[in-house]
Amino acid sequence: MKIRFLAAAAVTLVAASAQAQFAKVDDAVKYRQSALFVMAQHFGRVAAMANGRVPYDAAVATQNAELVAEMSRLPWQGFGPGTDKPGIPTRAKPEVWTEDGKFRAAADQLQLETSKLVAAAKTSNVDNLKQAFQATAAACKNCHDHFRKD
Ligand code: ASC
Repeated sequence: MKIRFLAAAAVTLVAASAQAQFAKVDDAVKYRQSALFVMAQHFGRVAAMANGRVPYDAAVATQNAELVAEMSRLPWQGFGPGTDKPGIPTRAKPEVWTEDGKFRAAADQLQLETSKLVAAAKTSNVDNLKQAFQATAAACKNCHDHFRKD
């Protein structure tokens, strides 16, 4: 009886902590998807310069890299406890919640690489930008390979 009560209390606490930041689970999902979408838009602009599709401009590269770095801090709070509710349209694999430590490590790695991307963008050396771009893209891919369905 007591254990049951404690288990119920724990579930309530988890639900409460997920709701501390977001009014609804759907809001958490929308938040993380939006942050990832905006990050991808700005990363795409850096990619265009790193790949030589548009001329390298250090100021524009820096502005976009800074947004990528800023956005890379955001999505993870949208994956909190209870945000794996069945029925929600998501490409997130269950491993996001069952391998929390590994997921956090992947998120930390991305943030490390995006901070290096900002530093590289500022150097006015396109080779530095290319190298940091590739390392950042590898961090994106590593997380997608393990934690995204497609
Ligand atoms: C992008 C983008 C991603 C990553 C990933 C890197 O530009 O939108 O999700 O790069 O494709 O492998």
